[in-house]
Amino acid sequence: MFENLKEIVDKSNSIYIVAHINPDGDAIGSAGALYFALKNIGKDAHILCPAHSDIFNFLPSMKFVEDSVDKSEYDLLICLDSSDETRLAISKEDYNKAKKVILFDHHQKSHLYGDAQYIDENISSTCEIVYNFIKYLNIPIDINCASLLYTGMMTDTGSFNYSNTSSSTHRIVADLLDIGVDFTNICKRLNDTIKESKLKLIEKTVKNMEVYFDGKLRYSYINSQTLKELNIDDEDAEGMVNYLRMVEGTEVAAYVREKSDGTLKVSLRSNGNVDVSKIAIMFGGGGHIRASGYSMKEDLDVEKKKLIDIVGVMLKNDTRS
Ligand SMILES: [Mn+2]
Repeated sequence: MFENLKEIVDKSNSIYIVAHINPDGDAIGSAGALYFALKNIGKDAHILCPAHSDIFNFLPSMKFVEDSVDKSEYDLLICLDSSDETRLAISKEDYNKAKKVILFDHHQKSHLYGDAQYIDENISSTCEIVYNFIKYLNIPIDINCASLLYTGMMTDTGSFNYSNTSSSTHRIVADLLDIGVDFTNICKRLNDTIKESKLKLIEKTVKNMEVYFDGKLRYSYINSQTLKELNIDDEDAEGMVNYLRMVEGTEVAAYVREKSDGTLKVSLRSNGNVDVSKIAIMFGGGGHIRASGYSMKEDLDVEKKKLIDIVGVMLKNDTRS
């Protein structure tokens, strides 16, 4: 399982850790936790995280993050929580400076990358995998590491609400609380605090909402101009799709956001009867049964119609709904 990954880590000294762009709690948490664990055994560890929402700034790893690799080569790149190497928060040039590349992830994949991988689609979060790996390496988990692991496990399970939460998730969390994680502070900051601009973004999202198939599909769109006016950057613009999904009777929620560079990012959520990872993979993205995403390749009207048609077919094929 972890054997060959451990061997690669053991042989490496200079190690960069990277997760996906627009990092969520699991990306930030797993990268930070591994950073502290590897530092604690004397490795020359670094975290790459060129852009992130400032809501994560209170976490203990954030003051150590770097934008790029300042070496001509390094032993190992550890990739986390990213179904696709093009979505890693690292330039191609810096990626190619690594002598070895390994990956830990829990997304359904259309293809693999790196020299060795550990992928478990049935596990709650990359943080849960990283916890198991740190235990396997026999590295003691300190409070910084524990807080970061908790952050990823809590955020990726929707505060332990989603079906990816298992008894082992709770057992690990119990261990993390014994180490002293201040979970009320983490939950208050990440679940129960929003900026006023975010409230205004919710308003716009609701205003732009379109409803299809008797309310089974809810769709909304935000353009980059609106995000600019509200002073919301790409990293802070996430999460709107969850409000659409929460509405009674919704099977699939789709939220399209125009990024500052003009690309159209689609977030899909399902209440469980439709596998939205299949839709995302069809369009070149990836994800989980209940949460997935991709980037639109053509213009919005064309791509939106394709999306609505496919959701319509999947809703028809779903005998449970
Ligand atoms: Mn994750």
